[in-house]
Amino acid sequence: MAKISAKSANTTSPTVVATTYAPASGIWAWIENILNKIPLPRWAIYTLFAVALFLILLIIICCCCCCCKRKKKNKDKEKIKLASVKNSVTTSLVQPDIEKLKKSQENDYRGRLQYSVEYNFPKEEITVAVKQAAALKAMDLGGTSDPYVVVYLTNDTRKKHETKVYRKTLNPSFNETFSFKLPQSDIAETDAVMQVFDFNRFSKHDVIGEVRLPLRDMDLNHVIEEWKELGAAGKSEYEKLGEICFSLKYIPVTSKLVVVILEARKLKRMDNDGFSDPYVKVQLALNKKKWKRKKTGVKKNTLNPYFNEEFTFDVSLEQIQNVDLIISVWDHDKVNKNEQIGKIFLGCRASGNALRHWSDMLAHPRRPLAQWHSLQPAEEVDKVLALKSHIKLPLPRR
Ligand SMILES: [Ca+2]
Ligand SMILES: [Ca+2]
Ligand SMILES: [Ca+2]
Repeated sequence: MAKISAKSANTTSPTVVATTYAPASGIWAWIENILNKIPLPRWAIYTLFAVALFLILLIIICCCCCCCKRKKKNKDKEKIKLASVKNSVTTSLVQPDIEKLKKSQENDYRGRLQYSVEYNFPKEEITVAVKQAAALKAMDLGGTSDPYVVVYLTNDTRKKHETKVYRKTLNPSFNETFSFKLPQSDIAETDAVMQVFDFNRFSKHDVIGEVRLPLRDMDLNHVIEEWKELGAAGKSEYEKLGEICFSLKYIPVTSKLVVVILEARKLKRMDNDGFSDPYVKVQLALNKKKWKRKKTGVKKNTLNPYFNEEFTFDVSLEQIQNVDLIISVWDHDKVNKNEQIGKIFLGCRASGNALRHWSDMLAHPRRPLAQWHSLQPAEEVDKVLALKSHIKLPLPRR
């Protein structure tokens, strides 16, 4: 019953329809009224309206895009933060790095070198043939280089051979052969090095790159001929000077510094017979002035001397803060002036391994502590000794 009455009410009451449409027609009439008041043709008004609507839509779309981008950026930032904290990697973060790396590798491309290496066991002689180079890096303004190759063995850097210089080419054919005496016992410790340089008439020659061949990794029973890409020229002077082992002990109660020079190994060859006659100088400098000096005996014809000599110095607790202990290895020569092989200094002004040894000694009074040190070029050590200022380490307890 209720349903029927509702239906009949909808269909049969024109008054309801009239009342619902009346306000709409009122709005249209009102709009019509306004439009009539505007002193423009109707098409112009419609065009302006359409343009305005279009602009509003455009602004809304732009705003939405900006918001999305900002959200994405924030998400990326979070990703990076998470990655750095957890040390995890995601592909999206790694990819740009790989590209960067590739680019830097392309920039670092130095070219490649063809060579051959042959070892004659009965003669104990190694022959290195520098064949040719290809795609060398251009070092000169014209986009070319003037390459030549320096060949040497790391067991004796005094003997170096060079090829001829080839002007204005990045693909030179050298075809030169060089021989070096090399005892079989030295093979494991020796690298063959071929350094490619760019010749310059009026300035220092530039290193283009090098090939370094650790002979222990090579099968010298056969002739080896191959191409290899040039790497960055390495600094290898330190390892060639040799190493020294000594122990340090400080006794605060008696103000004694005890240095025991134990041994040295792989010292640089300083004499023509392929050996050196090493001895060690132990010096103390106080406030940059030479203070006390002692030295070991000379060990003849050896690159691996054993000394085991003890030296005791009086150094007070106050002085130990300002003292430099300078240990230098020399080659004794009968006729000529003795030659310095290498040097190292310890003390509060030292750095790295040397400083560690010194501070270990101060931290453990009365206990001898032995350590190996690589010898450094004397001029470099002297430069540091003359320039550096003091830093204070905690003093040992008496
Ligand atoms: Ca040049
Ligand atoms: Ca000498
Ligand atoms: Ca000598």
